[in-house]
Amino acid sequence: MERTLAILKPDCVRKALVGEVIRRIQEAGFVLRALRMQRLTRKEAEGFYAVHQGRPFFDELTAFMSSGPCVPMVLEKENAVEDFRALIGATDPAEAAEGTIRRAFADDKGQNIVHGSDSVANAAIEAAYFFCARELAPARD
Ligand code: FUP
Repeated sequence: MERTLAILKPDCVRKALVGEVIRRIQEAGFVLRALRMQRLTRKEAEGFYAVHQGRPFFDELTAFMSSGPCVPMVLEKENAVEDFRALIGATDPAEAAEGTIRRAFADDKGQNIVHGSDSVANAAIEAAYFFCARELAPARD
């Protein structure tokens, strides 16, 4: 079964939307495989978003991502990566489709509630950034 790495970002936690966003994720057919709440250090946020190093928004992005606890999770579903990107919508909530999580809850493209991996290869790399092999073990049932 395909997996993706999602992060409920610090704005999602601050707005007390963790329950509502997880409800929408589960309602869309995703199975929670791993989940925790943690506050990233600035260095950890910089490591996670290393691909964006040098971009004008990098400092703001990594300051925001380390500004409070977030909720990383591994989600499982057929076509999980693509389907989750569709569920959350475009990076900028103003451009996100009606009914998407970012359209419903995000303030702007910098603070946009949720992250979703952009490819199956990156999903595996990102899942390993947050969870150890034991936590990522296949389901027994
Ligand atoms: P996404 O895949 O939709 O999360 O978007 P990107 O990987 O392009 O960007 C990652 C994060 O960088 C976004 F969630 C927010 C931040 N960002 C900005 O703040 N400004 C931008 O113009 C683009 C991205």
